Amino acid sequence: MVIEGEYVPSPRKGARDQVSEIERTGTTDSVDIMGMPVVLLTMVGAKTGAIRKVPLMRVEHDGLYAAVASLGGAPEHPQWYWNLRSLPELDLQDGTVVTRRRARELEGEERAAWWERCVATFPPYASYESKTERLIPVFVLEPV
Ligand code: F42
Repeated sequence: MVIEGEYVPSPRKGARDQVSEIERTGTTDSVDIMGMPVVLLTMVGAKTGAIRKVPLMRVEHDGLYAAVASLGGAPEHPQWYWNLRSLPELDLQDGTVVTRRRARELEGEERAAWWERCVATFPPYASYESKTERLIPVFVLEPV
């Protein structure tokens, strides 16, 4: 799959500004949340076909990455969750390195093992979990 099309910036200012800063500097190292590192996902909008750029926390393990659809513990999934469900290929930028990945949603023990890593990496995920009745979706981003 080719990830191309019109880039439509996020209506969320915080995310939009971080994407601009990553693009200006060429590296995700130029941004953080509470001192913790961020990665950038570039994906295709499931309904619009537009390019969507989504900064997320950097959760890495053995060369694999998690994408945590936490949305701060909101009652609904972020919209990018639905993009990855229908079009799972994406580009992942970590630092200056961009790799093509496929997102696979985790279940059961595999999700539980990754969830521990997610909370160890970014402790606020634990409070998001207790704020929402959703089971927060976790994808693993595997090389294509
Ligand atoms: N969000 C998380 O959920 N988890 C994180 O770990 C996380 C970390 C993070 C770190 C830095 C940072 O700056 C932001 C961070 N965020 C994190 C916020 C994240 O970047 C997103 O802004 C947030 O998750 C909301 O995602 P969203 O997809 O719901 O964004 C909305 C506001 C949005 O931008 N919507 C767009 C719009 O125009 O309304 C596009 C929506 C979209 O992709 N639509 C699809 C399409 O076809 O274009 C259709 C989707 C469908 O329903 O099928």
